[in-house]
Amino acid sequence: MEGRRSSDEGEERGSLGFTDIWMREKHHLLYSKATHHPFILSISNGTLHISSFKRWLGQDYLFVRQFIPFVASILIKSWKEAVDNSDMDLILSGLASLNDEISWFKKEASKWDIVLSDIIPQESNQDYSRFLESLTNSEIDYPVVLTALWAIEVVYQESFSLCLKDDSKTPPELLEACHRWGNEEFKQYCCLLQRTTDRYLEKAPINVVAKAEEVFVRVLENEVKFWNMSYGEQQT
Ligand code: HMH
Repeated sequence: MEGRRSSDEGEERGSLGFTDIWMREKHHLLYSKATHHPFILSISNGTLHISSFKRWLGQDYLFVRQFIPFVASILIKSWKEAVDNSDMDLILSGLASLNDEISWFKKEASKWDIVLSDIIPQESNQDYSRFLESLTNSEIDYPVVLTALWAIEVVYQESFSLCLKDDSKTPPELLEACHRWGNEEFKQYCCLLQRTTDRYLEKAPINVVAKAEEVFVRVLENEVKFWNMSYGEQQT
């Protein structure tokens, strides 16, 4: 018979970790604002103006370029603070897929005649980047930055997976973008990030957990503003 690891027992009992309590209970409303934004809903019902998609594409490319050094800073923290090698492997896999992602943005941009070098970051994008940069500071605790990374990824995963549902009317030319973040493998990556984050939060002092919760909320607020910016004022 297989031995049961004590860390799994909480899950088997069905008790929720910090991250689940935040996303499903305490901050559920804000979480669903970030994951069910009109930008995403209008992709899935086939009504998004292509100008909005193009705006999102250019701005998100710039965002991802800022996101890479942030993830790299977590890789360094995992090297110093992780309890085993699996953390670093996980973060490294995330960094590796960002390499693919940059290539995808370049390819997708040329498909839509977008010149990426001409794109200027809008205010919401700049604010988000500044926030990420503040989290690269070596003083910021590892569980806090893991929380941020997980939250940033899970918002995109959940959002874009809505556009892949059987009853969605996502235009074929937008499916590839939705698949990038809505796919099952990315979902697994987000689940692993969540489990890792919870493991560290469980052992963290209360002030670190409080900071992580605050950062979770800040990520969601930034995500909503990013969608607002991308959506623009087009649809009436
Ligand atoms: C704004 N949030 C934003 N862009 C992304 N590419 C992700 C999250 C996920 O990587």
